Order: sequence, then structure tokens, then C-alpha cells
Amino acid sequence: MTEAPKPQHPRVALITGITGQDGSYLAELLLSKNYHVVGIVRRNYHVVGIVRRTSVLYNTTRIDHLRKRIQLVYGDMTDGPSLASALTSALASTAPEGRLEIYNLAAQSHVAVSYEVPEYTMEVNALGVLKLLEAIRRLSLADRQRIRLYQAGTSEMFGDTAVRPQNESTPFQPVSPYAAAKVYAHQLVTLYRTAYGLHLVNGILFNHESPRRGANFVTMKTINAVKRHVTARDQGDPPPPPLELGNLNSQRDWGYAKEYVEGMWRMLQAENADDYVLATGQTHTVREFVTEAFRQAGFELEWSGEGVEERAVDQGGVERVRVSERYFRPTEVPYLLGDATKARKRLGWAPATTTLEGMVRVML
Ligand code: NAP
Ligand code: F7E
Repeated sequence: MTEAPKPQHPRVALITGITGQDGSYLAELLLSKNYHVVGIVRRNYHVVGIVRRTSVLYNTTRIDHLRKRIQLVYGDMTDGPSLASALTSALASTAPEGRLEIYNLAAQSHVAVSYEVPEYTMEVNALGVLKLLEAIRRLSLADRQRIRLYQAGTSEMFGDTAVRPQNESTPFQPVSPYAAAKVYAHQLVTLYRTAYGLHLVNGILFNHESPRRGANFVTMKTINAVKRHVTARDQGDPPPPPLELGNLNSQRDWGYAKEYVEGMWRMLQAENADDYVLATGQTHTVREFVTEAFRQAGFELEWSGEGVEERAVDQGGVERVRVSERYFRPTEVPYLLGDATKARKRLGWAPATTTLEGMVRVML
């Protein structure tokens, strides 16, 4: 018996990192635009309906609601053959005159963790991109011409720069294994674009957050702590232990992830492959973010002390935040402020959520 041919689609998207914050928002956006969405998931993925054990399944929660509308294939950025197979599978779903857009969002995305697992971070964030690019390069010319790729670059690549604000021509000065790996990927993408005429785009995205943000990033860690303090207050329980944080002085340009995936899509729709910064153009210290998050929940923080002695108490004198040496990084990116003029002018992209107050409201 011969198998019925698989349906083909004019627009297909292959998303690595579909189970992450950005991947889940991007999948929603592309489905709303009638794309056929193929996502690469790692081995610990279990389909809806199978008995769950939280240790292996927690990370599917961001895409469970999409499960019936997307195609998932197993793969890993450390495994070249699996990336080549995913590519073949996505191409098979693409109509001959259609287009396959690849969004490479998969990464070991935590900067602090990258100091703990530097080699793995390089394997995934740097060499994984090489594997993906090589898989594309080895396709037939006809297939290569049907492909566009977005690479998830980051403002961390600017590192310890003195340039303010940062845009597409600001030199990179990476100061973490995470950022060094991303610079390697950025430069490879540029190289493969020039050398092989592939349609490859580098996004340089400043921090973007959402209610789907991983729990160990500073915004989500803070929001979860605020919620614990609110619950205890509202139930008349004793206050929970203070939120423990590291460097409160670093400044970040925080935007809303849902709006940033729209920018990724726009980058791939532009006729010419190029690189773009996405940012809000506002910067705030971690301390300001924390103060605003507690304020919106009814706690007016007063800060005192310096360095690891710094702490914040509320209007009733209850300690809500303290500093712990544990969360400091060996090297830090002190100041990020993005200039997204090019994306605004060429792509018509501009974020709607730009204020600290708005970002905290979205997350709370
Ligand atoms: P995230 O929530 O941490 O998601 C990372 C995704 O990558 C997850 O789906 C994860 O799968 C997947 N992944 C990790 N290692 C993998 C591997 N070896 N093979 C295949 N998949 C793997 O990250 P995000 O915030 O959505 O960020 C998306 C991308 O943008 C990342 O590349 C990040 O570095 C970059 N970026 C993020 C920001 C930001 O502020 N969010 C800013 C600039 C750039 P599991 O679910 O199985 O772990
Ligand atoms: O840290 C400081 C920390 O981990 C922000 C990733 O999406 O954005 C993200 O990287 C700042 C840093 O994000 C804690 O030292 C203080 O200065 O939330 P974060 P990040 O390192 O900026 C970029 C653009 C990416 O590309 C990355 O993938 O907050 N900080 N105390 C803390 N940070 C954490 N995580 N935890 C603390 O307790």
C-alpha cells in the first residue's frame, strides 16, 4: 500500500526552541498567519494525554494549548543529523513554490548558568548554529532558495561596551560564555549569508519578558516572590523569607516578548537579509524593577545599605528584599539600552509596551 502524500503548505515555519518563552509566542503568531508550524523538541517532550511526571514535563506547558495545531519533531542542537532530518521533514511540508522560514530560538539561554556549563553552552548556542547552517548549505540550490533563517542574537553580545545606546553597528564585547557563543553564531550567520548567498537574518534582541518567562530570570523571580508576599499578607500568614538577589545596579532595556516575536517575523519578511536590533529605548536598574513590582502589590520599599549589605524593608518595617553574594556573576553587563530605529524605519516595528510600570503590569 502506498502512503497518501503529505499536504503541502505555501508558508512553513520550523522553530527550534518552540517550548521556550519566545517559541511559544512565535508559534501562536505564525498559526494566526496560517503557517504550518513545525517545532523541534528535545527528548523530554511527552504528548498531551500521557501520564505526566513533572520532572520531565514542566517545559511543555507553554505549548500544550497549541499541540493539536503544530507538528513536533524530535531534535537537539547538539545533534546534527536530527537537525538535518527536521529540515527535510519541514521542506517536505513546503509547497514547491512555497517558503520555509526557520526560526533558530533554541539555546542554553541563562547567562549565569553559562559560567557553570560553558562547554555545553558553546555546543548548543554556537556549534548548534553551525550544524544548522551546514544542514542548509548541503541542500539542493532549489531548496536553499526556498529557505530563510532567523538567528536569535542578543544584546548580551554588546557586553561591557561604553557605547550608549547600542545599535546594529555597535561593536561586540562579550563578557560571558553565553555572549561569546552568541557572537560566534552571529558571525557565522553573517559569513554564510555572504559566502553562500543564503537568506539569513540576525536579530539582536534586548531583554524581553512575559508571564511565560523562565522562573530563574530576574524579572520572573521577582514577580513570583511578590506573589508569595501578597498571598501571605492576604491570608494573615507570617511574611515569607526576603527575596534574595545579586547585582541590583545593572541596567536593562526590558520589553514584552509577545511584541518581539512580531519583530522576528517582520525581519524574515523583508526582501533583503539584514541584521536588526529590537529594543524599547528605555533602561532601568534591577532595583527599580523590584521596587515597581512590590509597589504594584502594595509594598512601598525603602532601600538601605550597600553591596551585599543592601536590603529593602516595606512601610511596616518588614524586610522584603536582601542581597546575596550567590547571585553575583563573575563578570557583569552593566548597562544595556537599545536603539531600534532601523527596525522602526525599515520594518515598521515598534513596541507598544515600553514603560517599567507597563512591563510589571503585564507580568503580574
Ligand atoms: P527559553 O525560554 O530559555 O527557551 C529556550 C528554548 O531552547 C527551549 O525551548 C529549550 O528547550 C530549547 N533548547 C535548549 N537547549 C536545547 C538543545 N540542546 N536542543 C534543542 N533545543 C534546546 O529562551 P527564550 O527567552 O525564549 O529565548 C529564545 C532565544 O532568544 C534564545 O536563543 C535566547 O538565547 C535568545 N534571546 C532571548 C532574549 C530574552 O530576553 N528572552 C533576548 C535575546 C536573545 P527545553 O524546553 O527542552 O529546555
Ligand atoms: O539578569 C541581575 C543579573 O538573568 C538580568 C536572557 O534572556 O536577557 C537575559 O539575560 C540582570 C543581570 O537576564 C539576580 O546579574 C540580580 O544583570 O534576568 P537575567 P540577562 O542576564 O540580562 C538577554 C538579552 C539574553 O539574551 C539572555 O538569554 O539581573 N540579577 N539578581 C539577577 N539575575 C538573575 N537571573 N537572578 C538574580 O537573582
